[in-house]
Amino acid sequence: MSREDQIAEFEAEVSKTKYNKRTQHHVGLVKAKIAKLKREVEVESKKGGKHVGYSVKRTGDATVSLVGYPSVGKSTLLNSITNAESEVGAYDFTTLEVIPGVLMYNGARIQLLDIPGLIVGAAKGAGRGKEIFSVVKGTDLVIILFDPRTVSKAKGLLEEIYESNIRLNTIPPDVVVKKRGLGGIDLGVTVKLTKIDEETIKAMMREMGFSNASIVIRTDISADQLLDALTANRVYMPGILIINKIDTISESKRKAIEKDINPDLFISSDKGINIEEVRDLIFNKLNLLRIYMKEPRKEPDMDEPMIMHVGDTIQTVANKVHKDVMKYFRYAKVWGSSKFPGQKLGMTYKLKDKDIVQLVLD
Ligand SMILES: Nc1nc2c(ncn2[C@@H]2O[C@H](COP(=O)(O)OP(=O)(O)OP(=O)(O)O)[C@@H](O)[C@H]2O)c(=O)[nH]1
Ligand SMILES: [Mg+2]
Repeated sequence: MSREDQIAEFEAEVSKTKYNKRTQHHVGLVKAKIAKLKREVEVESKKGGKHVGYSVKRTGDATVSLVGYPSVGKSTLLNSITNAESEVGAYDFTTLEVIPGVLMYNGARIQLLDIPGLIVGAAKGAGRGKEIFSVVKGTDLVIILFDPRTVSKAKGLLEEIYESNIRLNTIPPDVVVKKRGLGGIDLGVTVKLTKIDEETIKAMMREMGFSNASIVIRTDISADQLLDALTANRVYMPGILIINKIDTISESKRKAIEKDINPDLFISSDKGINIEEVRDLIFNKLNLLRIYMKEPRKEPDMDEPMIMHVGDTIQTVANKVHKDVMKYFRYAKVWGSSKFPGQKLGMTYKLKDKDIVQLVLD
């Protein structure tokens, strides 16, 4: 039996089995077997080296990918929010290459990639699906666009994304694993585990080749999350779900879609409905910050922010200003998120959107 057939057989078994306390050990083991086989398939296909990926150069402050089934209006959306002119057609597979465009918003230069339409089976490689998902993984945010006519296949596409090892809008589980030479499995758990028991964790680890390892778990993980932690190739990224062509559906159909998949936005890229909201959502989901630099006794330039990322500190900003600034750094004065205007703060202070910063140097 080929690996693919074995995977299919195990997957059928998992979907047939009700998950409960009595079956969790067995299901966990089968899932680990599937993960192991998939890893082997992946290694094999990389060896073959027959995938010629799309090559796109990243530019700007952040990169966003635009995916969906054919003809949902990806290119129309790209054209309406960026400077790009990607071909639009009333037939499937109009776009055959990755087409970049640039969206200028809130002072940020955001690169958007229009991507060829995905088809069912993409995660397994159908229709250059593997290359498409590898482009997506290299971006900072993915927009998943649907057409009301194909919205019934929405969950299928989300599953393909999951299958491609992309984890949307999810915080990685706090699990630290270290392989070691001897000594079996050393399991440390700091929370109450409600979805998986310790014996199952150990059995799954052995199956995945972690017979000698230490593991510390600080999240109430599921079996799938354990597999994510044991497999290094998961990509955690934000995603936005948008329904296009809202001009073609009734209010009741809209409500039904809302209930079914709860998208972030309904738009019409053709008729220009809710387009400003798309720009806004992109900016917010990218976790970008606008930082305005101020010089002593001068007003800050509010037209030209420095674009930083959530979590960036005064040190990150200083390094962006000049690579040697930290040598002369004394403190920074911050207006905005600080306790009072112009508060003196050190280099580890985490900045917020629209903060004004003055660096005080020796
Ligand atoms: N009614 C309506 N039609 C739209 C809208 N957006 C796009 N279209 C039409 O849908 C068709 C497909 O649009 P494209 O932008 O080429 O779709 P795509 O997703 O890029 O398609 P592929 O590149 O083939 O995957 C075209 O005929 C567009 O004019 C919309 O908001 N409303
Ligand atoms: Mg297109």
